[in-house]
Amino acid sequence: MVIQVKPNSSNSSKTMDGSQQKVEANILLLGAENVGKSALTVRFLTRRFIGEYGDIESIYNHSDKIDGREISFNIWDSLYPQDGDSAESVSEKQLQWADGIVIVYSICDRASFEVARRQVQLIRRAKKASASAPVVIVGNKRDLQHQRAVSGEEGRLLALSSDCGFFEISAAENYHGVLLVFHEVLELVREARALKKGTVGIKGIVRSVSAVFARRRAE
Ligand SMILES: Nc1nc2c(ncn2[C@@H]2O[C@H](COP(=O)(O)OP(=O)(O)O)[C@@H](O)[C@H]2O)c(=O)[nH]1
Ligand SMILES: [Mg+2]
Repeated sequence: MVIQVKPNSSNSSKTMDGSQQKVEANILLLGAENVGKSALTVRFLTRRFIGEYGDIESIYNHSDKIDGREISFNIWDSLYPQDGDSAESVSEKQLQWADGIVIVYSICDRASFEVARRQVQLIRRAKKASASAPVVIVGNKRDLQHQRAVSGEEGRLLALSSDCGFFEISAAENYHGVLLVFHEVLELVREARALKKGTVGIKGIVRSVSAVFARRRAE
């Protein structure tokens, strides 16, 4: 169940006294079922891994302070549609809502990697109609090395070829990797906004161009 869908916002201006206003970012989690979208969300919100999450779709709000600035995350933990129509797996409503997108697959589930590939393609194709949100691809369940079905190289290559960020993480074992994912997507959202506004400095431009060649891997 989705609680509420507000249009995306981009309030990052300064207040009268010169202090920084709160930044709000709508982050959409996509990916096949059972890959750990809810585990990632709950890990980020509570730092905990609780094991079973059920089939709940919801938008959560989470406030955080990053580099001294108040950040308000709205996180849409989506459900992959069960009707088997992959063309419907990313809706127009979701794309309009999202400032940034995290696409999750499981490194031990090849089919989920193919879902991630299709979803990236859908988003990149939709780009022509409306400005596309930055995307970070996440290979989850890195703790299950013995069941690995998708190599790190394949994940990285998909990200490189589609201009996305990339991480391999384990939501089960590690909070740090999850944190890196959300911080990276926020950074990309802020860069995209600055580019749109034309207020990006040379540093930001260089970073935007080279970002995809210098993706860090989560520990
Ligand atoms: N081993 C392992 N299991 C995980 C990890 N992340 C999620 N899971 C498990 O995978 C199953 C599906 O997770 P869930 O978050 O519900 O997936 P969703 O359908 O994509 O939201 C659950 O049983 C989780 O406990 C992980 O990093 N490692
Ligand atoms: Mg879920």
